[in-house]
Amino acid sequence: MTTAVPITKRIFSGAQPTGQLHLGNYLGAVRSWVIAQAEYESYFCVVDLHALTMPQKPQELREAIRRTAALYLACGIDPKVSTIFIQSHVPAHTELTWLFNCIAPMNWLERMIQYKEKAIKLGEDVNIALFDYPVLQAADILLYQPHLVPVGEDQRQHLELTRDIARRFNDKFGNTLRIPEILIRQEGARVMSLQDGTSKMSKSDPSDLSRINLLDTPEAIRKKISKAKSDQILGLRFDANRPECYNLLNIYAILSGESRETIEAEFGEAGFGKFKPRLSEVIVEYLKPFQSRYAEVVGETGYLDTVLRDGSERASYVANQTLKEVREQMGLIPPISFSLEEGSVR
Ligand code: AQP
Repeated sequence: MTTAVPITKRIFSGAQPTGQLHLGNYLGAVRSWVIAQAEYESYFCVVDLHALTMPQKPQELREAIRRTAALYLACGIDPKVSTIFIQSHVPAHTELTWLFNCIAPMNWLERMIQYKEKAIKLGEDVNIALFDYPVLQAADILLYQPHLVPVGEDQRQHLELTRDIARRFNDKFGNTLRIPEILIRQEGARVMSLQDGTSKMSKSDPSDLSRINLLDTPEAIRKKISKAKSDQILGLRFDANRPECYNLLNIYAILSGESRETIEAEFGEAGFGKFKPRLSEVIVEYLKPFQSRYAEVVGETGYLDTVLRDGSERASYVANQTLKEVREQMGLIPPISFSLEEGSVR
């Protein structure tokens, strides 16, 4: 009798160390990672090379890289079961990007909405790497041959491009790369700015009032919610035509775990004056365990470094296997090692 060997499925995802992780990053992405790690072999990356596509101050970037990794741990990513690492510590990411650059058509990248939006902000300062960002993202993902990539709604177009690059590679060079599925949870997939219910909550929004950072103090949270944009209509409803009201109710629903019906029954006749202080308290309570865990993680000397060193070793092992295969398929030859004892090349 043969016993079926369980197939371990893999996931990969990451976040940019641009500023501080916010509620949108957590509800749209990191929360799914925490759930998935029990079932999947998981790789979670701090994508520092992506952050460099926008202007960064070196010292702030260094701090943000470590803070992002520490926040992964504080949010519940368990380094005993998941691999946490820094993208630039695994050089295979940049090498595979070059190889994919050689097969990715320019016009695929010209369609990318995120590039167009960020390029407008940068004007003449727009760099080549910002244009190439989705190819680096494809390399990040495909190196780990994941079955699933959990992301927020804003990343759907980039993930479709990753799948197209993998298909194109497989068509040209043989079936090497797994085509990953995209996992976008309905709930929290698009948390909106507190200052504009039609744009997403974002780390790079110049106004800190637009977002709730995971490490915000209770005072900061109360201030941001009290200043959050609302409307003049009496009675609160999950009405898509009232984007600010919808967004605030939606955050409340996800964090409190209450149903939309219960919330509308409670606040259906009320105004924002009654609702906002309740929302603030729900957020403050929700973030408390993350913040105390974060303090523990950064307070333990050497712990984060150990996690990141082990993570980059484990990630490199998997990444280098894929890279080796891709190099061979594309016609490159393996590096020739030089033996000092024999004085010859092997
Ligand atoms: N507002 C959001 N709602 C739900 N999910 C979101 N994500 C980002 N914003 C929201 C998801 O978080 C993961 C990590 O995102 P990222 O750091 O790679 O970059 P991003 O998508 O560009 O997020 P930001 O906050 O807007 O960063 P900046 O301002 O630096 O560009 C992704 O899975 C993303 O979908």
